[in-house]
Amino acid sequence: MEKSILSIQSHVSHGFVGNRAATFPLQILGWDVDVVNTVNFANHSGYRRRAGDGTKSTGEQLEVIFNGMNQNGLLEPSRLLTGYIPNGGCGAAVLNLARDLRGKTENLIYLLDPVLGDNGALYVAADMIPLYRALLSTATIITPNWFELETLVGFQLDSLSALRKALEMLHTEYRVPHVVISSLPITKQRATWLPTSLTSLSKPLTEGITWAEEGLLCIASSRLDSSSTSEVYTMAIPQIKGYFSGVGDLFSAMVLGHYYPEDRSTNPLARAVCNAVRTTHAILRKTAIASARVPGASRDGYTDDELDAADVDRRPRRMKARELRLIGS
Ligand code: PXL
Repeated sequence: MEKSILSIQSHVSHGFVGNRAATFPLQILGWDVDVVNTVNFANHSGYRRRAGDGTKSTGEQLEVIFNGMNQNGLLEPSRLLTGYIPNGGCGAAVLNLARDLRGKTENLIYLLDPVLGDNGALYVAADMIPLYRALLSTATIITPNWFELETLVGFQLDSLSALRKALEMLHTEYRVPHVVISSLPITKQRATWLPTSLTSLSKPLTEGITWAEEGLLCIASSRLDSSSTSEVYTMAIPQIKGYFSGVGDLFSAMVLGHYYPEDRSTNPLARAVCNAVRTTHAILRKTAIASARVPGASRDGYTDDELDAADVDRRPRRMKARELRLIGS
């Protein structure tokens, strides 16, 4: 089997987000990764970003790269991975490419991370919302967070029935075979959504949680054709507190890198998600422990936001201490 991935997302000179968080871990898993950068920044937005410290691609610039690769016969990946796309111009170029690859590559596996924002804040141009909706029908797997899922389906996910409706809409209307909802904070109400097989373990996965959002749910739903029912898997993950960047990008890359649909010994999506959670959690744990040892970077009972507001000048040093320990891991 040819193990080649075309990855289209951010580049930063320092730090690990976007392609800088995805490429090396995928290479370690044996994937040959071709890289196209949607932005070229000095650093990610966890640091202070200043006007002029980098550029965003335009749709035309992405097309120049895609055409150049194509003319030399280099645009034949078996898999496609897309992350941060800054604006609708780039989004349209990626949509054209995804449709072309879907047309010419039998069994193309496309993991679309619909990066829109988090915690209620949008960090792409608003014209990316309709473009992501158009891209959905070209995707094999999508990995939205809670906010991105609400934005895509257009309603709030405040109950288990709303969540079911959202998954149904993505599988049936948008024809997405595999949906992974990454990192949904567990609240007391959402804990009742856990399957009874998980909550009735001799030591429930929610034991010790004080309902201050100390755990995360990850949900993986597969539906292979529109007439069948879905297989839905839920995982509860202990939350590592603190502000880290690139975690979602690493997770999505690992879901794609561990996804082997031809191995049906277990549900292929659930297996990929378990492996991705395990790797991401281990790297984050190592990162949190290492960052706490950096002088001046520890939180000492303050939140990162409180510290940053009180001491703006030391924010870059604190952020640097919290970069994912990809190499050391
Ligand atoms: O998804 C993380 C990410 C991607 N790209 C850029 C970012 C960040 C997070 O800060 O700044 C440019």
